[in-house]
Amino acid sequence: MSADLDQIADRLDNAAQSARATGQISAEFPDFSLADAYAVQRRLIARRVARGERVVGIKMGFTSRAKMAQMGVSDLIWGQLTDAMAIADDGVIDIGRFVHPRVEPEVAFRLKTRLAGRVDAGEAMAAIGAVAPALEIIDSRYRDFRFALNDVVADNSSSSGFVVGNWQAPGGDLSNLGMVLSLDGRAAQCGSTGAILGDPTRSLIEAARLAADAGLALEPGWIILCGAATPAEALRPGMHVRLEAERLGRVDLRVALGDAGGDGVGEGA
Ligand code: OOG
Ligand code: MG
Repeated sequence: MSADLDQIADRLDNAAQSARATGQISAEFPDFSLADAYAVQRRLIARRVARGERVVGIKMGFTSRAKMAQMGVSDLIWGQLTDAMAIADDGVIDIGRFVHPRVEPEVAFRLKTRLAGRVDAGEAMAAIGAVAPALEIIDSRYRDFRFALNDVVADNSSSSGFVVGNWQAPGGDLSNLGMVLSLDGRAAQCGSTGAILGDPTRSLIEAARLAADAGLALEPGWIILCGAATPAEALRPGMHVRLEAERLGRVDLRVALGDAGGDGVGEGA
């Protein structure tokens, strides 16, 4: 039987809203294709927009080897960010509304001009209005945080929240800035912006290309999350997360005491 894309979008949307994990789509429907997966992603975003959310940018996934190795997936993917996913710098989140959230260190760009289709490095650089250190909260809606490529794409590439630090004027080399992700004051992951396709600017070029394949342009004001430089870390109640990025500064996130995620904590990252 082939997959009903509306039904799959409902299932993933319900999983996200109720913080209850669901089974992998690819396991049930072997012919579920990558094109089907992006079609489900579009439906998921349409449901969010119908509820009043606004698309504010794009997240890139699997732009680093560290992430590909952690998740066993080896292709670039992307998803869409909405205003409801934004969390203030040093904001507090309640992880009871997620299934099994993880956090990862990223670089964010804010665009000042439109980027459509295939662009070169110069065009990409010229479109960047500001750059900032960022944390992404990913929360797979699949049980045990396990998925195949098409599953994660259908699930809006695990996107569920993002925190952006201070925006600053672009300029300077971004190809090898140290990044330290600390949990409760202890360094948990160390990496470099160079882990992100060699330079996060390349992730912006790829974002423009992939979005164009789906008929979208990257719009002025949009935020592009370039993808994590290191493996992700599981969030736990009461945790304080800080990313310090060389030259870009810091960004913080706090997890409220109280409920663990809907799938319970205790799964390894
Ligand atoms: C998929 C999303 C990957 C990144 O930064 O590489 C991603 C996942 O790991 O669940 O956001
Ligand atoms: Mg990410």
